[in-house]
Amino acid sequence: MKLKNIFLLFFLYILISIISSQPQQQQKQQNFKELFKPVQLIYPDSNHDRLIINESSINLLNSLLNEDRLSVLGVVGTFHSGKSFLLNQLLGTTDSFTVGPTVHPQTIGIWMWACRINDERGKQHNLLLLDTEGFYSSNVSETYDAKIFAITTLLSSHLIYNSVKIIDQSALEYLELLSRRTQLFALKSQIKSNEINQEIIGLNNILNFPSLTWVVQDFFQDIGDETPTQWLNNLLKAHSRDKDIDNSLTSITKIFPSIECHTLFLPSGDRNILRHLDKAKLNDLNPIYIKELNQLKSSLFNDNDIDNNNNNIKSKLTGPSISTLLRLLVEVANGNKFPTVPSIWSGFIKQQQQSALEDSIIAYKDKMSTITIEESYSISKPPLCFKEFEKLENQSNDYATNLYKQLLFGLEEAYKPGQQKLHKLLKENYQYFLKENNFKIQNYCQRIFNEEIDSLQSRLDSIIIPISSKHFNHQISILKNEIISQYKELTKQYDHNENNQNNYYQVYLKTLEKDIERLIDGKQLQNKNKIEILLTKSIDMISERYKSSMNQLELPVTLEQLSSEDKKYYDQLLNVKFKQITEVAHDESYYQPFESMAEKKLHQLFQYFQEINEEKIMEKSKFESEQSILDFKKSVSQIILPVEEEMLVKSMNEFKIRSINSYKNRLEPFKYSKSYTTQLNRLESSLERQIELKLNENVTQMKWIVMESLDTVRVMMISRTPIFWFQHSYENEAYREAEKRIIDKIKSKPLRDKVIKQFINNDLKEQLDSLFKLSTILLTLGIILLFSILISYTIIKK
Ligand SMILES: Nc1nc2c(ncn2[C@@H]2O[C@H](COP(=O)(O)OP(=O)(O)OP(=O)(O)O)[C@@H](O)[C@H]2O)c(=O)[nH]1
Ligand SMILES: [Mg+2]
Repeated sequence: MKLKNIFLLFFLYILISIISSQPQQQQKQQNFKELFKPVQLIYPDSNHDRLIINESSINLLNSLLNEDRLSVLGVVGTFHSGKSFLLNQLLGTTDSFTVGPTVHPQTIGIWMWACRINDERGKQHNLLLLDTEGFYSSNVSETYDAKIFAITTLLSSHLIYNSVKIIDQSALEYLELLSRRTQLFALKSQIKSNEINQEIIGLNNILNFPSLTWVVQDFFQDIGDETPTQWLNNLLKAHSRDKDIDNSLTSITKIFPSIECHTLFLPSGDRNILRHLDKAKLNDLNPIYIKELNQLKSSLFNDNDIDNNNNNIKSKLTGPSISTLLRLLVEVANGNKFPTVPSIWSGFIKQQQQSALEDSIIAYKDKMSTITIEESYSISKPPLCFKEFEKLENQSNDYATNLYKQLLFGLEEAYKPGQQKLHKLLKENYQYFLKENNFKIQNYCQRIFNEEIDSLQSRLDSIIIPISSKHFNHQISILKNEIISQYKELTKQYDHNENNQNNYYQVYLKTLEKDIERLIDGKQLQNKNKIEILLTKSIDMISERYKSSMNQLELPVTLEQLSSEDKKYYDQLLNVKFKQITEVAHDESYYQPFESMAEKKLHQLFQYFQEINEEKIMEKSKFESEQSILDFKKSVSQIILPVEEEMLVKSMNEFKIRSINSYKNRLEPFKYSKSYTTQLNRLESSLERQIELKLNENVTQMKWIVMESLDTVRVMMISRTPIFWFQHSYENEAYREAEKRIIDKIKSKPLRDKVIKQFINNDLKEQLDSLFKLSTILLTLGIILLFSILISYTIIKK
């Protein structure tokens, strides 16, 4: 019975195989035209780490410029899982891509093959097939596998993930991990493309994930009524539950826009055929395999429509665009920051968080870097004001926060705990940039302050002094306003109330105001000094002019003339000239004292000239006076003595009057001068003396005439000497005797008296002295004695 059943089952299997192989046998081969043969597009470096682009392949791609856009079908999976053979089979060949007969990896790097095919509906597709190096080959790092996966995935418009026999947990986990790394890689590529500003139209769209078809080869497991896709979906759900992944986390189902699964039976039961499938004929292949292969092809080329997949997620690209994208992806993949796969998930999370934090902070710093660029500020480009700074900071903060979010998209375990760190780092950086910006603001305000001070200084220098205070103050007030307004205009944006401590606008404004006052005070003082020098020099100048003008006068002049000259020059020099020169100082408070000083100086000079003039008048008066005396003497000498005294006096008075009048006439202009009066008095007294002398001389002359008579009297008086006790009586006796004898000879009594008197005093002098000197002494002694006796008597009596 058992044998019968086995036989029956074998018979059924043969029958089904024949029936199912029938349509495939009859199926037409896909028509395709090879655009270029399979070539290696990317190969690894000697360390099997970095990726190198094969430039000749790029040229081939670029040569497809005029072709329609290409649909890219990539295949990835573990090494030696039949990827190359599968791609060959999809186009109905067996040996286009090299199929490896040994246990060693065959396909290295990424290979490509371009064909134009017609599908069952006759629609034409330009197809670029990407055959890749398998995962897990020995001496190859996980990161290298991830790079191959990421580049192939992002280049492909449809991706085949190839595995053998079964889909287990580790395969799911590995695909998930590779996909997440590819997500991060795509984001970095996006950022890089922005940095280098590469023009790949719609890069956002291009860097989306392609639709995924998971192909399980050599599959002979029973999956019941489920389709392979349902089976895979159930596996994925179970996997999510097992991993206790948060709903928000991105699983493979969320990463890929659509996922299908296809299984393929063993291509052949013959080991040799299996070993060298590249040499197998169609008849060598298992009909079930061929059937399932056809279903896969139909799904890829018809249902999924690799040209324009259901979700329209990815755009098709031209050959040159694919080259550009490839260069970008390889550059990013070769960069230091390719997302690595840690052996432990938590490590991976930590690493991603750290990397995201670093990238976010770098991006933040990059955005804020305008603040720290050396000499980035100038008048045309001043530092940011507080509001602008805050705006830039907010934008940079938002950018960094968003970038952080994007970088950790789907990695909630990394995202949330790292947020705090991010905020702390952003805050620290904010403080740093705030300080830097404040420093720039301080430098800027200081620079504007210095420029304004320099400008003020040069404009102050250009004010020509001396200048009147009124004009000076007017100019200064305009200048001051201009300087302060200019400073405010250039720096007002930095006046903020938020942070008074760092309000450099106010700090330098106050310093500017103080310095302006200081510089203006200095200039004011300079101006005052100049005005005072001007006033002093003006006084000296008018004094000199006054002197030289007055020196022109021929002295002596009359007092009126001198005064009038003084008045003339005083008016000219003080009231006109001085006022003209010192006009600038008229309104100054100290002008009056200087004007008084000038008046005083001219007054002193006038006094000086008055004195000189007086001296000259004195000289002249003296001269004239002496001249008059001489004239008088001359006239008087002509009178022959003796004459009657009345006549003599009369004549001499006439001469005197004539001389005095002559003096007065000659000095008439100077009659009000002191010297004139002094000399006149001197003249008069001198003339009086001359008259006196002449009169005495006349008396003497007269005495000689009567001398004989007088001699008689002298002899007589000598003889009578003993009878005279007193001189007075002696003299009286002599007078009477003399008068008796000369009365007839000298008629004029006064003259006679003078002659007798002269006779007594001169001719009788010796006698008188000898006679009355002793008697006078004795008389005196007698009187003293008498008085003494009287006093003694009186005392005794008492
Ligand atoms: N059992 C089995 N063997 C296969 C299948 N496809 C290919 N082979 C054989 O597996 C070996 C490797 O095939 P390849 O197509 O080169 O596989 P690959 O994944 O491209 O290999 P690498 O390029 O080395 O990663 C060859 O000996 C093939 O004959 C298959 O579906 N089932
Ligand atoms: Mg291969």
